[in-house]
Amino acid sequence: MGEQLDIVGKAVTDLELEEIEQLVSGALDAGEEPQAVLDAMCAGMGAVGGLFEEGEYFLADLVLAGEVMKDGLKVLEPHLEVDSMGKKGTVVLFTVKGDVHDIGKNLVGTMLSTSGFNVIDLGVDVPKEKVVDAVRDNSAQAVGMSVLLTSMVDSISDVVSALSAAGLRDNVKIAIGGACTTQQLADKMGVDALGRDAVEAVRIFESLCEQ
Ligand code: B12
Repeated sequence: MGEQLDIVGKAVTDLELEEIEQLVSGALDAGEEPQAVLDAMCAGMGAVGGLFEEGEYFLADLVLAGEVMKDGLKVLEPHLEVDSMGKKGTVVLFTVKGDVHDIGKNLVGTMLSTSGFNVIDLGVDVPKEKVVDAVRDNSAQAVGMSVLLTSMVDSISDVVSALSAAGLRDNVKIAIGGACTTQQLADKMGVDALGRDAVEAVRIFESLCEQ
């Protein structure tokens, strides 16, 4: 990793909210690829998760880390290559009911948009009715659910059932992702795919939307 990338990744890990926009601009000005800057930010965020689990960081630090990621992405997003926007299909993306984690979802949304998908981001803590409406109103090909809390996994099957009841399940492919998801859970909940990171998310939706 280049020096500028190390600095950006470390700024995320060190929660440098005041500095992040300038550092991301600096890395881009120094000629770093926007995708490499995004990867560095993700690596920095991964380290934040580790520090939380080790008891070094607390909830307030995680909230701040989310703000740092958002501010950095604001600078970065216009530079990420946009590949024939919206041509690959429409994905309705959200974090499930009861869950407010959105850093991973936002990264998935950014990667999908810059890879040519039309992304309808419904936000966090989203009720199933809102998903059904969004799929219908936008004739979406796919649904992406982010789930980090084990206590909220039933929200996944609630959405699947609501889409079935609305007669839409056969028309959409569904993928899940987030810290608490496993292939076993995906099978149990009746979804079509599981994604471990934002890069894999792009590959999965490309394959799902082709089918
Ligand atoms: C940051 C964070 C928070 C922040 C969230 C800020 C925000 N704006 O999102 C705050 C402080 C708000 C928070 C709150 C809570 N949190 Co929290 N949080 C985390 C933490 C440390 C990191 C999550 C994160 O952002 N990771 C970085 C991103 C980039 O990774 P990611 O989310 O996994 O996303 C990637 C992939 O999973 C994938 N992906 C994600 N979504 C999708 C969707 C699709 C379709 C696909 C294909 C792929 C995909 O791609 C992403 C990008 O690469 C995790 C620990 C962890 N290891 O995950 C705990 C964690 C998720 N939290 C946890 C808990 C318990 C809570 C609280 C209940 C704490 C409390 N006592 O209040 C509350 C819950 C609030 C609520 N109702 O949701 C637990 C969950 C345990 C469990 N299994 O249920 C964890 C695992 C921590 C722990 N080890 O205890 N949290």
